[in-house]
Amino acid sequence: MRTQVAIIGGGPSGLLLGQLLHRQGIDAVVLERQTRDYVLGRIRAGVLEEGFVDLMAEAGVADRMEKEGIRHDGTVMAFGEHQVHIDFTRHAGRPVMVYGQTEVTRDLYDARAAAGATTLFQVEDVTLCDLETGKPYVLFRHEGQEKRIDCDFVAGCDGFHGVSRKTIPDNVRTEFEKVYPFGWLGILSETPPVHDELIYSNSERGFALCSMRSHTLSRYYVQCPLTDKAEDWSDDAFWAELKRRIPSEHAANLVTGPSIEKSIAPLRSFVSEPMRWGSLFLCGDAAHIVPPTGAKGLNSAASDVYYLYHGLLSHYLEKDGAGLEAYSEKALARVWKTQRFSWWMTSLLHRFPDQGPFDLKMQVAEMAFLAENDDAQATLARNYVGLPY
Ligand code: RFL
Ligand code: PHB
Repeated sequence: MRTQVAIIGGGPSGLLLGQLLHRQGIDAVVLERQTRDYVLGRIRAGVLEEGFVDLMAEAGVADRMEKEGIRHDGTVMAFGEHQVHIDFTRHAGRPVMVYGQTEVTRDLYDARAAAGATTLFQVEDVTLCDLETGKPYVLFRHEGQEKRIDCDFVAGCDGFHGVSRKTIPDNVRTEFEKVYPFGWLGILSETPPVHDELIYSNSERGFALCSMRSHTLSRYYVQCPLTDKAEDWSDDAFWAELKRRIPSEHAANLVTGPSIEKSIAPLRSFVSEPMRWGSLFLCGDAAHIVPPTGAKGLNSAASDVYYLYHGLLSHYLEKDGAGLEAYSEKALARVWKTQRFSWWMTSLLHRFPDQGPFDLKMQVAEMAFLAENDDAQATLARNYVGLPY
């Protein structure tokens, strides 16, 4: 088999890149380790930057998002009973879009199938070969047979546990990592959201987040120790804990119900440099991870896709390789700024096991400054709605 771009990973990065390329007549094959249903069963991101929304429109897959997604003009930041409203539209001129990663992925799979583009599921033992020669190829097993795809480029969109990043030799790759001493326990429930905007809350019992997927589907999180197991948390225990961690005004309005999903995600900041090696270009979680506090993971993946897509367009349509040459540097410049924002939001909003009285006073002072200072609110708003590409 031959294609122009072999895309490893059928998560949002790989699918979005594939769809954008397809619209420009550039051929790509997507290789995904799991089944379609497995990928669609993972409950992850919920907030899209406007840049992501624009890319979905460019990929021709924005119709359902425009109908069913909800634009948010702001968010609530709480510290105990104190609340600060961050007005995105006033400070940054743009809202964000609340539309789940599951729905983004479903729309992209449907568009790919309608376009007749090739996606191979349940591929095994993907191996990237001859990445430095200009004639790369990919070996893998599919339906019991050994297969080979020759290509011009490989897009490594296979997430944090994928094979692409690890193919870059150790002496070329530098990894930067910070692991946080807690996780997020999340539930999804068929209940109306507690508020019409998201609520990020730092309480003396730890962080909590009230989010949503629609007017009838809510997503809530509480910070928990890494030793906790999701199955040890009953729904009643979750709701009781959430109520104690959000301002009483909102706790009084909380509608509870059975959870339809419950899971724990550890929090980590991670960047691998460079994001290009020979014909291999890393995109999204394959190259970097953020703690979810700033809602930046999927959005950072989208900015990588934007740079890579434009680099590939210039290469194929204008015979200009400058965009691909600059890919790693450009992508990393934005990645590090979203790392900084996600780390800052995480540091401000969580209770750390080794936090002393001084550290707590710093959080209190930072929140007080945010409450009183328009410029601080504008900085938060600009980062939250997304830095320019
Ligand atoms: P993905 O989604 O991990 O997809 C990678 C795909 O590659 C496949 N794969 C392979 N395929 C072939 N061969 C191999 N060897 C392979 N190895 C792996 C995998 O099966 C998978 O299908 O990476 P991608 O596409 O880069 O997308 C990244 C996002 O999924 C991630 O950044 C976000 O979910 C992070 N995130 C959030 N991001 C936001 O922008 N806003 C949010 O509100 C937000 N909330 C979240 C989040 C992540 C969370 N968790 C669970 C980590 C909330 C949570 C709780
Ligand atoms: C979510 O809805 O899953 C969500 C929203 C905002 C975040 C993280 C996760 O910062």
